[in-house]
Amino acid sequence: MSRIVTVGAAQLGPIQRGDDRTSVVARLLELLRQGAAAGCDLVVFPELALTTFFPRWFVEDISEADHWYETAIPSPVTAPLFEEAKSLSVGFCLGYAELTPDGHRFNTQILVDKSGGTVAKYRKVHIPGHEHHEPDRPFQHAERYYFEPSDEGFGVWQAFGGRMGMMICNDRRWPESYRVMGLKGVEMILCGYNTPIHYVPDPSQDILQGFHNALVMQSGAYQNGTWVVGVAKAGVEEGVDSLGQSMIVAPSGQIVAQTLSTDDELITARCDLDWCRRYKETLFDFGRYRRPEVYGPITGQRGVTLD
Ligand code: CDT
Repeated sequence: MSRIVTVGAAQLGPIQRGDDRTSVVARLLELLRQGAAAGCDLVVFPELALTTFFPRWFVEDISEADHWYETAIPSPVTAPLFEEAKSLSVGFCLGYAELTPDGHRFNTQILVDKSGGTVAKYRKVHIPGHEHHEPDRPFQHAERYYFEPSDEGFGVWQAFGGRMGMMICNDRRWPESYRVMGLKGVEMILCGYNTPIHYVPDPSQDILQGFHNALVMQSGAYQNGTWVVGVAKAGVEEGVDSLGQSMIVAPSGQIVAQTLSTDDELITARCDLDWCRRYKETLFDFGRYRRPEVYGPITGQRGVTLD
């Protein structure tokens, strides 16, 4: 089997509150078709790709937000994506809000193969932002109200001829996300994100959003010898400006493709999964060089303890 995966990072421009799922799915289908025409095996869409980033508003009764969540996927409105994937023989990765039959709410991403079948599901582990309404903010980031953190952790799945992993947005800032997948031999990590430029708790970070985005994905790729595909929902959505700069990062840490706009935009790269071995079998030969016996605090404690 080929060790080349041609991947498309399908950045989305803003989705406004009034945009219905049908119009969003039409945009996703257009990007999927562009990906197929460009020879992609796999097209990656952003986090919460079916709706506006609704955690920017708070509602007293969470059931008022139920309409932002998917209770089944595929559903009548999302089925065309799965059908088109099969007809074009191109896989995709899609982020959406999931409401389970027993009432759990997750920020979820699925991986769909070229036959239109779901091969993997990942639920976001690191949930940023706040739990309660903070009326003094210019906009809310109430992800911790709308989503529970998954305890399922980071999986790696054999798909597209390689070992594929997933993470979602804030997960990319935590080295543990990459390393857990690195320890499972990951060769390509798929990551959708929604990153407001304005970081309310510390606006001095606003100008650094692009730098931090690249910093974490490039170091995660390099330190684990893996491809990383980071895909934004970008632009001014309901008055909130969000980072674009979707990128495909090689196991060397080099950016091989990056979006130029904050609109719907597809970038592609021909990814040689065997490039991962150059790092996994040399500098980052985990079996030879890691020292887990002195890393205990990383899993043994959550916050900082001072001696
Ligand atoms: N969606 C998401 O996880 N966004 C966060 C924003 C910063 S925390 C308010 C991120 O890490 O990009």
